[in-house]
Amino acid sequence: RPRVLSGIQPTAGSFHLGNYLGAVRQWVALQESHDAFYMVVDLHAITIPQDPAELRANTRLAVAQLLAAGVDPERCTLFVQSHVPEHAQLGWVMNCLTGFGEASRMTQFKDKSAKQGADRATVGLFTYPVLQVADILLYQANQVPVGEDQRQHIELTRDLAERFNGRYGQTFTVPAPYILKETAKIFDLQDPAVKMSKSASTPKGLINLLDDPKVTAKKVKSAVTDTDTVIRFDAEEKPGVSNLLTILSTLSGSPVEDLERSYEGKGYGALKTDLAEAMVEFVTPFRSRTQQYLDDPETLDAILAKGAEKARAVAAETLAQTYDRMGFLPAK
Ligand code: AQP
Repeated sequence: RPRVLSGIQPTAGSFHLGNYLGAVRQWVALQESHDAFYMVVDLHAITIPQDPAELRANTRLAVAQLLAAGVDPERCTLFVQSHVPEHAQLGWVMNCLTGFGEASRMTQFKDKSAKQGADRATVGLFTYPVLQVADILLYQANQVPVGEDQRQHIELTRDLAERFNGRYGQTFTVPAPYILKETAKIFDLQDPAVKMSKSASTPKGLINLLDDPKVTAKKVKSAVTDTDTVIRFDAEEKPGVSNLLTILSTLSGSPVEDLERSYEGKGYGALKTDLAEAMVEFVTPFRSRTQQYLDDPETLDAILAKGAEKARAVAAETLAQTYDRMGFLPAK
């Protein structure tokens, strides 16, 4: 079975709809056909300051949400990044293989550091894509299911894998991004020109899966559309309506063309009402399942202990091989 690896940050508390449709939904599907490794990336979370108690709670909350979304520890390896020390170890090796200019070209760093003020951004935030390279290469992943915003980081991963293999001999699988065109980028409900994002979106533009369903329905109903009246998918001319169609299509399983046909002659209100209903139907059981997992921290911790053990077995082998290839003296 081909291998997949992906991660999600435990920073915001609730996952948002972009995280779910862009990434987590694919994780659930891929665990059926792939040897899947999924993790909560707490080492990435600390690239911006975190309150320790909040980080701990949010890490458990992220795991609970993954389980609630259908990630199944019997079908995949589910773990927390800091439980596998090899991530930080291979991360250092990859730092020493990355050009400073190369790292400087990562657009996500430019965006995020601009927001924080360049002087306040940490070196960790700067090298976070390099740690991500290590995350992926440790597991010899063939594919990485992510949203469009991560494409550049997967390119960097490919470059570094090839560089290492070229310099020290075949060691790493060169991975490919797994990005579904339809849901690669879910847009902000209030500003459909930009991606839905926990740090950049306004509360009204961001659908948090753990929001009260009534709040979610309200946000859908006040989504920005356009002054036209026709319900048709056109990402350029009608980004707001197209975003709503994408979301409804994915949640309902109806192709966009079928939706377009069924809304012929109907107004935006009808589309929003149906989408609000579909969202409420999705988030209501998601919230209660998340709560059930949170109420049973022992089971949750047992799942993570088993996941870390499985992950370490693979990661340790890759790291040992990497150290050996680079000429580190073996510890006796
Ligand atoms: N709007 C989105 N559309 C599709 N996919 C998305 N992802 C994030 N936003 C969208 C995907 O979600 C996965 C997990 O993301 P993360 O935990 O690494 O968080 P992030 O990318 O930092 O998420 P945000 O909300 O975009 O955070 P900020 O605002 O801090 O940048 C990834 O696979 C990502 O592609």
